[in-house]
Amino acid sequence: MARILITSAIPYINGIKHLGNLVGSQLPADLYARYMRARGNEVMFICATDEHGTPAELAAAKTGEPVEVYCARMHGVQAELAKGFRLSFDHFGRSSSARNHKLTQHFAGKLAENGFIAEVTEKQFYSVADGRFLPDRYIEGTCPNCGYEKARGDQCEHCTKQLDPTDLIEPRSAISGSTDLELRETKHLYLRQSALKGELEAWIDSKTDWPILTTSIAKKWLHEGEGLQDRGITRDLKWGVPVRKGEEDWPGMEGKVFYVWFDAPIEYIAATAEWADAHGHSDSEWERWWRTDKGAEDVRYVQFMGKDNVPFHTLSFPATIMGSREPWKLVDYIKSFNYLNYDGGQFSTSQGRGVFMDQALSILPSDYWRWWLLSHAPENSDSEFTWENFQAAVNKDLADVLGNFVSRVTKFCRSKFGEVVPEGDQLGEREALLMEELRTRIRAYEDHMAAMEIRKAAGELRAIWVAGNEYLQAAAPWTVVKENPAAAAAIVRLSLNLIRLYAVLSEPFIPDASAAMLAALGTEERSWPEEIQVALNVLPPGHAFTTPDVLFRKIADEEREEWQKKFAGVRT
Ligand code: B3M
Ligand code: ZN
Repeated sequence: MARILITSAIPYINGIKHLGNLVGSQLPADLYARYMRARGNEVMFICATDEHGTPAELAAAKTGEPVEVYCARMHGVQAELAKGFRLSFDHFGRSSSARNHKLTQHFAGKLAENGFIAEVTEKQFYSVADGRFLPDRYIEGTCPNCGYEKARGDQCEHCTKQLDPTDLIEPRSAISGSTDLELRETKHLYLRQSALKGELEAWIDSKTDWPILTTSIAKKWLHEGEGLQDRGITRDLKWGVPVRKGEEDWPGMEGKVFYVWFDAPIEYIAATAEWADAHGHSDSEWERWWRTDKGAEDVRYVQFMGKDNVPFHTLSFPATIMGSREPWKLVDYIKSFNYLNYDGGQFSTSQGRGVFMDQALSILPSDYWRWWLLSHAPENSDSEFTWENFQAAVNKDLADVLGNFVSRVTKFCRSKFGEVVPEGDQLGEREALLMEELRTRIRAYEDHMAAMEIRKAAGELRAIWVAGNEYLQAAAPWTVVKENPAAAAAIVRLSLNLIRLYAVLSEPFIPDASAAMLAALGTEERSWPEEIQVALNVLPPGHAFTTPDVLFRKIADEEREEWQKKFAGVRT
C-alpha cells in the first residue's frame, strides 16, 4: 500500500467553471484518486476555491455583495457542483481560510529570513478620488496600439496587446471613472526566483519521467529571453492575505496583500490542514502528508492542471518551498493538459461561451459527461467538444456497449432462470479465450491508469466492455438454452459476474453507473481483480439479484439539435 497525495488546480471563485476547466484538472484528478483508492492505497485528494485577487473583487462589485459574502456563497455553489460531478475530494477548502493566511505569512517570513525576498520601490497609479493605488486591471484607457477606448491596464481585449498601465492614453480609474490619477511611489516584495534558478533547474532535470508538455513549459521560462525573472508577490488590494513576516508586521507593507498566485498553491497545504481541523485531527495528521520530517518522505505527490498553470507549479511554488529551507514535500509528478475547445471555437468564461458545469448537469447525469470528457481528455493536443461527437460516444460506448450488455444478461436470466445466479456446466474453450483477453486488457488498463494516460485507459476499458458483448453474442445463450439449458446457465453465470467485474473496473470513470450495477447485483464486493478466475466467481449460484433500470439512455437527434441551439449563444 502506498500513500498518494493528489491535488487539482484550485478553481477561481469568480463564477461557475466550464467543461474545459473541469477536464483540465478536477476531473482527471478525481479519476486518479478513485483508481488509487480502488487499488487499496491511502489517498489524500485536495482541492479548494482560489478566492483572492482582482477578479474576485470585481465579481463581487458586480453582484453588489461584500467580497467575503460573495466568496462564501460561490464556494457553496462550486462545492455543490463538485458533488454533482462526484468529485471525491477529501477536502474542498478555501484559499481565504485562516490556515492559508497563517501559512502564507509563514512562508513569506522564511523566504525573507533566507534572503529570497527583495523590497522594490516602484511607481504606480494612485487614484485620488478612490483613495487607493490601482492594480493593472483597475485602470482603463485608450489602447496606444489600436485606439480601443476601453483597454485595461494589463491588456487590450480588442487587439490583445499586453500593456502596462502607463502605456494607456487618458488613463482613468475603472472603479470611479476618475482621471485624477497620480504616479506615486509604492513598495512591493519580489520573490527572488533568479537566486534559486540553479536549484530549480537541477530539480526539473531530475524529473525525467514528466510529460513533455510539463517540462517544455518549465524550461521555456527558465531559459527564454533573460531567463527566470523575479516575481512581484504583493499587491495594493484590500482583499487577500495581509503582508506579514510570519507573525510580525512588515514595515512599509501596511495595507498590502500577497499576490493571489503566491497564496493559491500554498492553499494545497493549508487545505489539508483545514481537512484535519474539520475532522478534529491533530496537526500531525496533515503534516504526515506534507512534512518530510514528519512522515511524508514516502508520500507520492501528484498534481493535475491546465497548461497555463504549469509555470507557477514548476517554478514559483517550488521556489517558495525550496526557499523556505524547511522540509516541505515537493511535487513528484505533474500531469498537465492542453485545452478543450467548444464547437469550432474556444470555451470562454468571460464571454460565457460553451457548456458550464451547472448547465451540463441540468440536461444529463454526471456519468455521461465524465465518460465523454475523460475519454476525450486533451492530453497530447487540444481536443474539441462537438454535440455530434458527444451523442455518438454516449450512444455507442455507454448505451450500446455497456448498458446493453447489462440489460441483455439480466433480462435473459430473469426470463429463463429467475433473478438468481444459475447453476450450470463447466466452462469451455470460448470462456478460456475470453478470460485470457480480459487478463491482458486489465493489466494494460492498470498500466495506463498508473501512468495517467487517460485516453488510453478509457480505450482499454471500452475494449473490456466490448469483449463481454462479443462473447455474449457468440455464445448466444438464447439459442443454446433450447437444446442445453445447463450450458446456457453457465454462460449467464459468467456474464452476471462480468457485470460485477465491469462495475469495479469502471468505477473511476462512471461511479454512479458502477454503484447501480453493484446494487442490482446485490453485492458490496468491489475488490480489484487480481486473479481473473477468482473475480469471475464472486457471485455464486443461488445469489439473488434484481434486473436494473436502463443504465444509460440514448441521446436522440432532436435532443442533440435542441441542445446545440440552446448552447450556441453566450451565457449572460
Ligand atoms: N485558480 C487558475 C485556474 O483556475 C488558478 C489555479 C490555481 S492553482 C494553485 O486555472
Ligand atoms: Zn488595442
